[in-house]
Amino acid sequence: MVAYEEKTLLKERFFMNIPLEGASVRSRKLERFKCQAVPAARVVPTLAEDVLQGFARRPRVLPPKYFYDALGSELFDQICDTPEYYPTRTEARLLDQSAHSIICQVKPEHIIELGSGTSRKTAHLFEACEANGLEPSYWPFDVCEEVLHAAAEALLEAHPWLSVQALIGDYSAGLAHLPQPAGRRLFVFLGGTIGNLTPEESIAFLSELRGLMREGDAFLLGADRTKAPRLLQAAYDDASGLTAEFNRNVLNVINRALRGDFNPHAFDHLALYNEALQRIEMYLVARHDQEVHLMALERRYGFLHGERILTEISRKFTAESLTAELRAARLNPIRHYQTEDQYFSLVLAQPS
Ligand code: SAH
Ligand code: AVI
Repeated sequence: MVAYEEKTLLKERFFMNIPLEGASVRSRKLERFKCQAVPAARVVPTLAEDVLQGFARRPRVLPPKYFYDALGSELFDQICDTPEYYPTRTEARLLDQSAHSIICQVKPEHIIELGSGTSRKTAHLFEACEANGLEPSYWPFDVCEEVLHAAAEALLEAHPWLSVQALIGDYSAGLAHLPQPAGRRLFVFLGGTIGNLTPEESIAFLSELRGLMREGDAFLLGADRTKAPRLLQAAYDDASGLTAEFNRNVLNVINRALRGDFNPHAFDHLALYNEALQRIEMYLVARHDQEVHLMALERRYGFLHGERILTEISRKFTAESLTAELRAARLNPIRHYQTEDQYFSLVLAQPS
């Protein structure tokens, strides 16, 4: 993890690069932006350990957090605009419709967003705050530093009152070291990212979050719903091939981190809907027999033609399964917003 001082320098360098902007505008933005690393609260496997453990299993498996280097975050953002990937525009519409109600119920002094990415949809919450005379500070928490910087730049421009306290870290390493600002907090977890966790991981994560919450705090969860398998499969296999590129990019991440020689194009992208487990499974499938050398691990891995690596699960919920998962973490749903087509849900919950 990079030290805080270094992050501050990176932050300043980032803002120095903004072209055609007066020094005073830049320094006012800089005053409203802070960035810090959130130290891990427990030991989590390194990328090398995840690869060693994940490649010892069958099928081989990789944690989805490694998708999100700078290119992966950029590709995800482009996926969000594909015609097939309905979750982003559906959730954005739902947020637009429900933001006023959410903000009036919670009246947050801080909005803390987990896995915030570009924060594009969160803008609906800020607009509702503005309309209701509230000026909460914003704490986006993400594993990808580049996306946090890009998001902050856009948000500071769009909302001159907003202060952004970016948090770089891995939520799978625990939430105990998240800063704890005083005042009512709205925790936000959007995009259906909860579905990228197994049920066990999700309940552990939600319980940990629940443990941080004080009276008056609330949690807003965005989750994708079950629907016709052909719609789900298309959303994870867009015709323009962006999801395939996003999927293969994890092999570039491994190559860089472990001095590997994966040829990403020697793997096909595959997205299947597993009806029994109500989840999309995303795989990389070896196009032919091959051997891959990961120099940093001093290991060679053989892949047979057709052999799969499971790179992501994306669970889909019914209203009941979503509520049950929150309740299992002692979170009490107080409002459930859903689109008419029931494609997506936003649930507002409080500690029970
Ligand atoms: N919430 C945004 C982004 C979703 S993409 C939206 O709804 O569009 C998932 C985001 O979670 C990415 O920005 C990724 O970098 C982040 N992420 C994934 N795993 C993470 C982890 N373990 N810790 C912190 N952030 C993580
Ligand atoms: C971030 N997460 C909710 C996305 C999803 O839909 O599961 C990641 C993604 N994978 C492929 N397309 C999008």
